[in-house]
Amino acid sequence: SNPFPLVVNTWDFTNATLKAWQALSEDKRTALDAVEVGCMQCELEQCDFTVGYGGSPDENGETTLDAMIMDGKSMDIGAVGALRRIKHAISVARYVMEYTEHTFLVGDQASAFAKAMNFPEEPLYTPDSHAKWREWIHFNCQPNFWKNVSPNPKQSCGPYTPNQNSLRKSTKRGSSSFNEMNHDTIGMIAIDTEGNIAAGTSTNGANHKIPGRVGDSPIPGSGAYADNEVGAAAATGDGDVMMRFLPSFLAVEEMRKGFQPDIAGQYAMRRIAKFYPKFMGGIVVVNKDGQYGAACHGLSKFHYSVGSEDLGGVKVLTTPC
Ligand code: SD4
Repeated sequence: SNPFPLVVNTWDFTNATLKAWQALSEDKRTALDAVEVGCMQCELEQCDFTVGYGGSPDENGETTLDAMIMDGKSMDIGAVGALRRIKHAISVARYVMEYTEHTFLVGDQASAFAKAMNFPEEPLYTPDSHAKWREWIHFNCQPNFWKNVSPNPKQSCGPYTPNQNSLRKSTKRGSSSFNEMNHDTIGMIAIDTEGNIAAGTSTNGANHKIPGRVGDSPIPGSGAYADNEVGAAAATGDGDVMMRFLPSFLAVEEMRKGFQPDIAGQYAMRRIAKFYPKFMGGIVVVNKDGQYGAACHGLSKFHYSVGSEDLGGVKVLTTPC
């Protein structure tokens, strides 16, 4: 049967998958639209508190957002990093792609651009994110606040000095605060009925990051990559490590050589694991013929979601790591 349309995204974010799937199959919208509405759904429902507002507060208690979208037909990309006070990062990324000559805007200036494009400015913190931040500060940054509780030696707190920075680095390598309870960037790949491929990501990044930290998710080739001639990939996990290897680009290039999606994904994971055996991450990979697969490292298993006619709609699949 016809493999298109098709949606594949990281984790079991099935409402997002469904939104994208309906956009493609019922409304006959483009792959780009599907990726945007799919990621928007996660931004709205705060998927696992790791996408959208009110999650992963930085050391100042602020949630900031990273997102990107890529059009595999034109190779156009729009991305935002450390976006402040704007909820729909994926849509701002799309505006960067469609209304500017640029590819990547960051921080307050990205917010200023979003405001100029009529996105509402609103706080991204919630009572929940504020409570998480306070708890973290109390446990890790004011060790005397709770008697008998020793601070987590893995996490230091600002202000940073050169010494503290080197301490943080030596304890971080591939074993940062990511685990199976604290994962979950949405990375989505869509192929529309025309065979056009798009990919995108949206996340609030890592917990307790130094303000200004941008992860792998908005970085072209790292968080996601799409090329109509070959296929696409999207990654999730410990971005500080993963971004050093551009795993999504790597997986697409492996498929260009002729490898199947799952093999291409495994190769991308192995390249990272060679240097960082303890890193945690996963990747979803789709080729232009609509074959798909996933690979992961450092988790017991990796859930991902697929919307296709063959599956009769949206299903969650699992790959062992
Ligand atoms: C980041 N890759 O900012 C994101 C977070 C994530 O699973 O995907 N966690 O590093």
